[in-house]
Formats: sequence, structure tokens, C-alpha cells
Amino acid sequence: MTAKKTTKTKTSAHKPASTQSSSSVGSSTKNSKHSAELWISMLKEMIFYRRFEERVLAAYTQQKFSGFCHLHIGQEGLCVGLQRALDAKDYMISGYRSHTQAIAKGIAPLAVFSELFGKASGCSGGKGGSMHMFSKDKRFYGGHGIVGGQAPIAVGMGWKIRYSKEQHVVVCYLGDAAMNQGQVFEAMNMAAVWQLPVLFVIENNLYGMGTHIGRTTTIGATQQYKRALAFDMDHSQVNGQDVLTVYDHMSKTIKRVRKGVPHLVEALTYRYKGHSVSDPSLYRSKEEVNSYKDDHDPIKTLAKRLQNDGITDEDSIRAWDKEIKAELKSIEAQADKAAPPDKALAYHHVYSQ
Ligand SMILES: Cc1ncc(C[n+]2csc(CCOP(=O)(O)OP(=O)(O)O)c2C)c(N)n1
Ligand SMILES: [Mg+2]
Repeated sequence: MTAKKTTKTKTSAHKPASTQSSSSVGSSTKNSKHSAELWISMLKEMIFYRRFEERVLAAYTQQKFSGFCHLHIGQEGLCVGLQRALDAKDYMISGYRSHTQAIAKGIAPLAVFSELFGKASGCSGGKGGSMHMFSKDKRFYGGHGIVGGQAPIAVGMGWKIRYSKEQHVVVCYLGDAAMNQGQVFEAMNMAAVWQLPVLFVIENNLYGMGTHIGRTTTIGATQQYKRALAFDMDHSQVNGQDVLTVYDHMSKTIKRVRKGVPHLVEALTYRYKGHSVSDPSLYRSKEEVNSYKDDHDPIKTLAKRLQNDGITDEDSIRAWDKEIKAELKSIEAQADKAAPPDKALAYHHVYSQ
């Protein structure tokens, strides 16, 4: 068993705008060990996810598909920064707000859009829909609708990695509300006792379905990393709205997890849309939402930084945005035209196939 050492790395977490001075441009690209190409590709990727989800919302509103649908708009910085710190063979498991996490893990955007539209070419054969993106090939193991339900599965995956002597890690995304689920604590305890290579990532967007996290916990709305103290587990907090910080923080953290040291990282973030597409968000003020959009947006933050550092300019960003929108229009059209699943296969994939 690997020797256990608890570290607590607190990086600059964002605070609600009311307690923070004017808008931030995030961490610097100057003197960074990473290349300008990397920052630009991260910016483009975040814009792609923002536009992807906006297109999904439009399609839902036009009744092109139905069922549950949870958007990730506002939370792109964490998704991109974390993914860049992983290897392709690392494993990932998540909740139901996972369209863009699935794409980041390597599932084709067309396969995700087709899944939303319930088509046979969807990544889950059109039988999963918005909450159940899956690809064994890309090592993205869902898409889970039960809050916290992915945590015990992540521990099983961590055990498999250790048993098979692989050098991979499992990323287990969880929402802040999952921090009040018993099974999550059982899972963390086992990961800590067995020293499994599991990175628990709390996407703390401050809200469960419609309740501020501060009303359901006694440890502080933005102190969820403290949950790890119960297991003497490595833990940290990161500003999820700054992709540069996320990337550096996760790269460092994952090196340790890869050696078999589980870790709980709390990423502070915010969702701009309602809990699901049918939620009008009446439990929070427009001012609060706007303060995150104006002062803590991951895309604006990086774009501003890159412009300030002379790495890109507004015209280039506008041109990429236009290209991305055109690409997504074509993806949606292809998904729309694709064939539905064969009725004869309705009972396939229920258990073992
Ligand atoms: C075990 C369980 N309890 C309750 C629900 C109903 N429910 C669905 S989403 C949700 C809130 C989850 O919020 P959070 O974990 O913070 O994730 P977010 O939606 O913010 O991404 C709840 C209570 C559920 N799906 N599963
Ligand atoms: Mg939440």
C-alpha cells in the first residue's frame, strides 16, 4: 500500500462577485511553461462546448427531442482544464450534466447529439439520452441520474486499475449536492482505505436542484473539500472558472493520484441556466447570475487574458466562433437525419450485451 500523506493545496478560489473586486482576467499566460497554441486550443474548445449546449437548448425548445436535459453552460473551464491533464486511457464517470464532459473525453460531438435525438448512431445507441452518455472505448462510463450513484462505481473502477496493475486514474465528477449522499462517503472511505487512484471532483456550482448548498451543509458552502478530512484524504480547492489554473492544478494533483493516492478536489464554478432546461431558476437573483457571467466567465476570462498578452485578438475569436457555429449546425442536421434504433433491439443492452 502506498504511504499516505495528506496535502491541502488551496488555490485562488473565486468568490461571489459581491465580495470580490472588479472583473478578473485570471492567471497569466506570461512566463507560463505552456505554449500559446495550447491556450488557444483551450479557448476554442470552451467556445465549442458553450455553443454546443446553446444548440442543444435551442433543439429542445423546438421540441426536436424530449426527456430530461441538463446543460453545463458556465462550467466549461473545469471540463477543459481537467481533461487536458489526463491521459486518453484514464477513466471517467459523471452525473447527468455531462454532454460536454463526454465530448472532452473523446466521444464525437455527433455521437452525443445523436444520442440526445435518440438515434441508433448515438453513443449509447439512442437508448440513453441526455443523462446517459457512455463509451467503453473512450473510457467514459456515464452519465448517471442518481445523485452520487457514480461514486461507488468509480471506486470499483479504481480497484480494477489497482488489481490489473494499470497506471491509470479514475475521475469521478460529483455535484455539490452529492456531498450529502451516504454512498459517496462509503465510496470515499473505501478509496482512502485501499489507496485507490480515484480523483473525486466536486463541481461546486453552489446549487442542488433549487437549493443553495449553504442551506444543506454546516461546513460552509464553498468548503466542500473539507469532506475529505473525515477520511484523512488528500484534498484541495481550485477556481473552476480559470482554465489555466485548473489545468496546472489538476496536472500536479493527478501525478499523485496516479501513484495510488486518492484525492478530493472542490472546483468552484457556477451554472448559468436552470437546473434542467425546464427550471426558471426563481431561487436566485438575476444580479447573482449576471455577476458570474460578467466577472467569472471562463471563456471571457481566458479570451481577455490572451488578448492582453497579445496572443490573439477579437477578430480571430469572432472568426473561430463563426466556424464553430457552422460546424455545430451541420452536426445537428446530421443527427436529425440519422436513423432511430431498431425496434427488434429494444431489449438489447438491458443486462450483459
Ligand atoms: C439519490 C437522489 N436523490 C435526489 C435526486 C433528485 N435530484 C436530481 S438532481 C438533484 C440536485 C443535484 O445537484 P448537484 O449534485 O449539485 O448537481 P448539479 O445539478 O448542480 O450539477 C437532485 C436532488 C436524485 N436524482 N437522486
Ligand atoms: Mg450543484
